[in-house]
Amino acid sequence: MLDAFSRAVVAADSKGGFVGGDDLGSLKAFVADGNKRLDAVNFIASNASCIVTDAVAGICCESPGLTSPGGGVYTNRKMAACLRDGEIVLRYITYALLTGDASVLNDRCLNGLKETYAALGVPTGNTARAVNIMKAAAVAFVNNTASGRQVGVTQGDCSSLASEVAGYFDAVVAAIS
Ligand SMILES: CCC1=C(C)/C(=C/C2=NC(=C\c3[nH]c(/C=C4\NC(=O)[C@H](C)[C@H]4CC)c(C)c3CCC(=O)O)/C(CCC(=O)O)=C2C)NC1=O
Repeated sequence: MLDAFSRAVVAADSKGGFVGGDDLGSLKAFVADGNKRLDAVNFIASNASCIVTDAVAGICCESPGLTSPGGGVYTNRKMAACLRDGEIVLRYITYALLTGDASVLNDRCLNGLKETYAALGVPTGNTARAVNIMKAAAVAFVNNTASGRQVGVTQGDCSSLASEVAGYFDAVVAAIS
């Protein structure tokens, strides 16, 4: 389990070097963006159920077969599992955004997920679509452009945090595709 600081230490130690130069520069940027990062995590976390249910409702509207007999979320049990998976993925992405490092997401959430889905017949195309809808919502929350859910917060440029979080969603899609 790593964060941006531990990762710099591990990288420096593997070269037998000091943490300095560019490594310190990127940690400086990490610290400077700290409050924005915490706000971004908070905006996603406090809207998590909205983000997840909107994404799962979205894929059900786009692909009515999902809720028909034999579909990926046919039966309450499967719908509940799907909503839970959406929440799990979003939660691990907030961990990655908080620490500035994807290793917890990779090790504890994505590792083996593709195989699990293949074994259970969970449709990964629809799952990827749900992840992409969550991505659009999360990016809007990070940029504070989510219509109807804007927060009164000091205005600033959060584009690099938005692209960082987008990258974690892309990693989820890549891992299950
Ligand atoms: C630590 C992290 C962690 C992850 C990531 C995780 C995923 C995970 N999702 C599962 C099932 C599932 N996942 C889904 C998800 C979906 N089906 C669809 O059609 C949709 C497209 C999609 C939602 C977006 C469904 C329906 C099941 C149940 C499949 C079944 O039992 O037939 C299962 C099998 C066991 C179970 O049903 O609980 C696991 C392990 N569990 C974990 O503990």
